[in-house]
Amino acid sequence: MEKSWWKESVVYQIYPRSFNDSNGDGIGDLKGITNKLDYLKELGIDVIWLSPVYQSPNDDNGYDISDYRAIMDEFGTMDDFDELLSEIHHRGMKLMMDLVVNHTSDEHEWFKQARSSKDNPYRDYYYWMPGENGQEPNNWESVFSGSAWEYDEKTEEYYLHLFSKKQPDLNWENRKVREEVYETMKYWLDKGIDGFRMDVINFISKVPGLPNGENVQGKKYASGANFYMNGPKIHEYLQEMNQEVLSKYNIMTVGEMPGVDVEMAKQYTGENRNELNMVFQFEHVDLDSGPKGKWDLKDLNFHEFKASFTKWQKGLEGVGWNSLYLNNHDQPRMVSRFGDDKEYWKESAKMLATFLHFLQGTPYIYQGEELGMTNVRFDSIDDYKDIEILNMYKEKISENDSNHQQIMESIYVKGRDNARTPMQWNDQNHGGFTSGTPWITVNSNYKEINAKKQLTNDDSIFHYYKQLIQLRKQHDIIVYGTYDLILADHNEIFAYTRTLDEEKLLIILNFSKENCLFELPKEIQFTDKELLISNYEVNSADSIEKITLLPFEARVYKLF
Ligand code: TEU
Ligand code: CA
Repeated sequence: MEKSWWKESVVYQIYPRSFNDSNGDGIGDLKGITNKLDYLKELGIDVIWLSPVYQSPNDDNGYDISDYRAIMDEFGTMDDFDELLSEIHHRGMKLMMDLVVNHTSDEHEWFKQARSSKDNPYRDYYYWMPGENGQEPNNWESVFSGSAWEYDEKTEEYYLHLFSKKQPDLNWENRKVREEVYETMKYWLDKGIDGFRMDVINFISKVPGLPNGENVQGKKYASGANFYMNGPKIHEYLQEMNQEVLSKYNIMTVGEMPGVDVEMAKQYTGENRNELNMVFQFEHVDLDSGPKGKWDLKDLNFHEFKASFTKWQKGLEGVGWNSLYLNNHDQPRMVSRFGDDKEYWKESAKMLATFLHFLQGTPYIYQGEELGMTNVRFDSIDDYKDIEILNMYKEKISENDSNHQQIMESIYVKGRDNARTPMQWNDQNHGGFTSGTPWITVNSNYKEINAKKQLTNDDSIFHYYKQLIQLRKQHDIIVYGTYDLILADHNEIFAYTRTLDEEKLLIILNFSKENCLFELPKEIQFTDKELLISNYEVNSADSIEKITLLPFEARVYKLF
């Protein structure tokens, strides 16, 4: 397998709006990030992924971009950006930017032009269609509820928006659109940034004619996913982008790809395919959703969870590369979702971190994860800011689909704002995030969970992450070793090995709050062992043939 810096790196995701506010307006900003770079250096991360900081009316917190070459006013200026980039590089870290080019904002100049008349040269930058018998052109549903089409009075046609109506989809069939995107990418790469995370990049090729999705009884709109995810020209576009832009720089790329399976991921990330380095797949974060989608709550089946990770680990082995994440700005907090954010908060946060950092792939830490930040429960819907939550709430209430309390329960479990409450820096007002009033309320547990408290405590979650990252720098096997599941049928334990030449790692994880018995499979033989890390105190000389694991216990051994 080829060695690469982006395989050896640990990435830290910053959601700028909620990271650190430097001027008291309640909104995180670029200077706020620059002020915290030493904190990230202390943690040991290699690459920062910055969620969008471009000019935006913020219908979807920056994922609706009105100017790709300008900085959002609330976040600062281009000078602030240049300073941030140089301070990152100065500390030996790298910067990966978000690239959101499936859609623009409706306030982008291209769209303003496009909607002004049917023969405007920018018209074809987007998808426009006349209605069908006074109805939308097709039955596709928007990811953010309602139709994926919006009627525009001026020219009496509809435009496509897979997300909010302020996020019109770009028409990648149009060569000019692709060229504009490539030029924008070069503009940022020539400034010296080190990579792109590409937003819903597998949505950019739509099946011609935009056929109707299959109707589901009782639902007004249908999913068009089969006609816009992984569409007919997706590989052609990515290979073109690679040839024209990516291949000319030493950078890392990760494509965010809902609905991608292992076979497709091999194509997107295959080392000889010249597309992307890795993808964010969604299989493991869809396991706790029922047939009606993300708000249709379902208990996680632990066997499915193990099988899913194993499928991806073995599937991309030697062919492509995995990206490893358990949460981000779109997902609930991982300790609340997969661990126990009450009784075994610290233990389970560390166990999950061990799990992720010892898989093969590039690990992504989402801001606050290194502190074990948890989900939030606001009583009032008015405290929620996310457009996905708010649209869904309105729709369900107006359609009498569920009552207020049922909807709130699903938001507590799955809502994106769980991840978007401000970083908890200390036990001062608003967790030290701002001296003003934060744009979204801080989680009320900031006095117990905050960075200041954990920096000075060797047993903290923060220090555990730091240790995990250091181990990655010391042992090649953590990056390059082959994954194999052991004790596949166990109901509580997730255990696996990593193998590289003569070396072996043994990772033992209890995913439950009960004690349980680990029995080492006979095939695993060794003469000596070394404990690399654990989340409880362990006597490293103790035998490992049979271990009674404590709740959420995690241990990693190196076997010789
Ligand atoms: O998300 C794409 C996406 O389809 C989902 O993750 C979505 O956010 C939602 O949670 C599904 O339930 C990307 C960005 O990460 C997200 O923040 C943006 O809102 C979205 O694209 C549109 O740009
Ligand atoms: Ca600010």
